[in-house]
Amino acid sequence: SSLRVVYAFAREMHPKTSEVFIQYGTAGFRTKANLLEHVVYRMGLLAVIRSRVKNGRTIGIMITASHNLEPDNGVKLIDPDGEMLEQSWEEIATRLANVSDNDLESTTEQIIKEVNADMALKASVFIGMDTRYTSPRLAAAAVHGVIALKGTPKEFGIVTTPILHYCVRCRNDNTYGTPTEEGYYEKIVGAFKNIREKLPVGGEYTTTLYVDGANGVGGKKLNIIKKSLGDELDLVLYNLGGNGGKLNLNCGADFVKVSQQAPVGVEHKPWQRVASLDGDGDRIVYYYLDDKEKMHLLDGDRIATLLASYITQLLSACGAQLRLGLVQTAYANGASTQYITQQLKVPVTCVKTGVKHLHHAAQAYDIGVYFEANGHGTVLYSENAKNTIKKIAEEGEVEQRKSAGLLLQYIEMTNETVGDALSDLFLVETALCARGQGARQWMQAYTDLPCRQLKVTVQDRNAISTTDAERVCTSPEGLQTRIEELVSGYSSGRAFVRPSGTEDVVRVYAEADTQQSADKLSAEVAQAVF
Ligand code: NG1
Ligand code: ZN
Repeated sequence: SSLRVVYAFAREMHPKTSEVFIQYGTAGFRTKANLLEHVVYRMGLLAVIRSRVKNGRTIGIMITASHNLEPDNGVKLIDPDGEMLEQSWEEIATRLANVSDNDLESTTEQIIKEVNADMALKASVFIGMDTRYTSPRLAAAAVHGVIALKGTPKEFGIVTTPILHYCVRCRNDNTYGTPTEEGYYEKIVGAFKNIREKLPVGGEYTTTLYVDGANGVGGKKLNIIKKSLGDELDLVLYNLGGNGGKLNLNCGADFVKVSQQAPVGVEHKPWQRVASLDGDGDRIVYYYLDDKEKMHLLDGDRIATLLASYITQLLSACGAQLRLGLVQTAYANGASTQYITQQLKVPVTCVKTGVKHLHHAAQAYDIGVYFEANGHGTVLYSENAKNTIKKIAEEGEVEQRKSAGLLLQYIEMTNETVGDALSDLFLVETALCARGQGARQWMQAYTDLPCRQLKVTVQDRNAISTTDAERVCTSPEGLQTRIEELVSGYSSGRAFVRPSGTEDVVRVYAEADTQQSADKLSAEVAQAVF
């Protein structure tokens, strides 16, 4: 084949050096960085094929391992609408990543046939990376892969994962915005400033926000944004990657959520709200320390309830009849689910872990708010919802027009392609400001049930299967009965186990009426798994 030289190049430049099987999971491929070069090269090939299957529309490749520590890295593909790679292609990606160098040529040809790609079409691939020191080398491998199949790569350098998703979407749909980092700032920050002009600061809300940047890319981008913000929001940034701060090490959204501890590297002041981002800027949680230095966490569930209730308030003020719903996973705190359904009277869907599942379920509503408890989430608006709100903004009564106008800016500020820490930060700050609330008032909506998450290392994590959005365990036999027995010994007890999609571990989750009980229940369930 005319492509023979391509595969010879691959063997030489990006050889497969490891026999370890690697799988395209919920977060793409993720493992030790030194095992990934051939995988990323091959994803360059696959992105070109995918672009051609999509008629030449742009595909994205993001190099990141998100909240993992520095030695890891990863790669994931972004589909033309800025969404995660279509599920049926995950198996194709896995196949291509694992073939030997000798079989790379025939497997690629086979995939091209299978997916019916017209290799004469143009192909466009956007490539971004996080701040890991292994990322530039991997991004170069992706570029080589794209060029090998005569696609056109465009490198975005160091960007947050959501900025790349946004750029891919814009490149394929110019009504969404300008496909550049600057275009992203103009859209999101521009909408924030427009809203703030109309919303007076009052009540308990203060404009100072501390941020834990996880020593990753999100903080760096906020540092750029900070300069364009006036007195609407005073960002005080920590963990920007200097001063020997290590990526995600004892800091960042995942550390704060899972350990329920404040991150290192942040100077705390009692009651001051802090936003903690993850390493690639797609997750955010808030917290504050009280005057006894006890931490109070405002996680993804809490953000979801704030956004859902603020949007509901705007909807009723503009008299729009739209169906708003919320999507969670089994990790959502039971107290949040109860508050949402019983107080806010908003319907809740529970789905399997993994953003793609949440995203799809959210599309079933006119307005779908989705969040994982760990702080990954966003809001989706249907065309019908957007048109309805637009119409009210143009033709409604004075007060209705005002609220609809605000809501349109709120939509503009939302990154609808994927959960986005920066966009979410502005959504939260706007909702708090509009309600005159500080973090303490926000916290008063409901009280979280104490919970604990554990990891257990087992021989074969896939021996565990689950059903009912991962809340019930179907194998190994007897495990579910045992879990139920254990749970029945606690008041407000709930527990489940599932194999992780990103690490070789089984995750255990438990909640109960006291922290001591939640800790004990999780330990007992972990024992039952082992
Ligand atoms: P796994 O490792 O499958 O639990 C974790 C998160 C997911 C999701 C992915 C992708 C938890 C319990 N799990 O998945 O929610 O964010 O990583 O990054 O937080
Ligand atoms: Zn992330």
